[in-house]
Amino acid sequence: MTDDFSPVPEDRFTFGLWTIGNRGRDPFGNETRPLLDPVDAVRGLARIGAYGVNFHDDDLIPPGSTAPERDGILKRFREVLDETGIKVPMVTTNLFSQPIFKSGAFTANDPVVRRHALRKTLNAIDLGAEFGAGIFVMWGGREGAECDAATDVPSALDCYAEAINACCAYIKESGYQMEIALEPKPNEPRGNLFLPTVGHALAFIHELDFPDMVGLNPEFAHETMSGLSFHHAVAQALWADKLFHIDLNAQVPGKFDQDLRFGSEGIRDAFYLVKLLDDAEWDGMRHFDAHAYRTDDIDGVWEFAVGCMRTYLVLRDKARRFAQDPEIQEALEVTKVKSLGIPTMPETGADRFERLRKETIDVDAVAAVGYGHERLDQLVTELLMGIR
Ligand code: GLT
Ligand code: MN
Ligand code: MN
Repeated sequence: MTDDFSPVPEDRFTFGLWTIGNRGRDPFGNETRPLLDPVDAVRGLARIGAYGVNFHDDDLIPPGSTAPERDGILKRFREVLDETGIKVPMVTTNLFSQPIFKSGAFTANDPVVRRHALRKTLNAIDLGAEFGAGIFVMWGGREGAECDAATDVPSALDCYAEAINACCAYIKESGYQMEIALEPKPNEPRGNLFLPTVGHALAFIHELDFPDMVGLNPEFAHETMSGLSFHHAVAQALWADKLFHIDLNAQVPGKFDQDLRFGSEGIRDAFYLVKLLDDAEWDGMRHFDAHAYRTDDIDGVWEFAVGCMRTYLVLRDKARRFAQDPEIQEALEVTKVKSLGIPTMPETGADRFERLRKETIDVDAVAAVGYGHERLDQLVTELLMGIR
């Protein structure tokens, strides 16, 4: 079926090999789906209209592969990319699955572990450069603690910064065109993770040696797990010019990291997010870091992937209707939202504070004004329910 909501590569939708390749394993149950060959994953993505594929080093090259095995994998992968036109905009490294990282990677107490993590990351950066990736995501899945007595958070953050500084220096010295995107998460798999939210990560970036090279990869589920609004987090990242990449999915607050199909929960936050990106004409990749329910087989996986993209496009259409709907526009006037563009202190001159002080207003009259949020919010609800 082809309709107005059928994805095309120009929409810049991407998926990780680990997302469509997710086999349905959870802490209580084994895999429910067979292995998906990365070559089949790429062919499937091309068929459904995606733009690109992203991967961890270990997703593509299983740990323990010999040099000839590695060469063979890379050759097949390169061939299927050429055949389909699928791009590799982002790569990352897995610093969380192997037992050596059980107590952290860049922030492990043992420098032997930290140096091993850094070597693995430098190799993954090379791999990304080989496939033309412009973004290197860093999700510190094991950077954190359960036993707080066994860590020292300020020193661990020093180690975190040292590793990222080294990666930036390596990228520069290698002449690669690549930026780093940090992915915050509050907890899971560690009891508490370092850089738990977008706000923490934004502050951390300013302590780095090359802050211009480092931005964010916020994830819908991760901010939602913290009870925060994803749309607000992304808006602040955009405001700070730090939205380098994005992980789209869905999540119910208060639950484990669900990584659900985009829009399947939290539809209002998803709508405001899509509207934000569309209004800002943000040209980054719309990456879905989610997976199909473990109840489903491979057909369900492709339904899931198409569903993520279709929901995004439907919400983008809703955002554009929002801008054209006369009643919504009239209700917006009542909110005075456009007045946010008026500076609070427009005056210049040495007497500007004095002039501000002298201005008199009728405080009670201003306080008595209603801003019409109930009407506007209901109009948005009806837009989302499909009757506008
Ligand atoms: C893992 C995690 C994600 C990260 C990926 C990148 S891996 O699936 O749950 O949030 O984005 O390392
Ligand atoms: Mn997640
Ligand atoms: Mn993610």
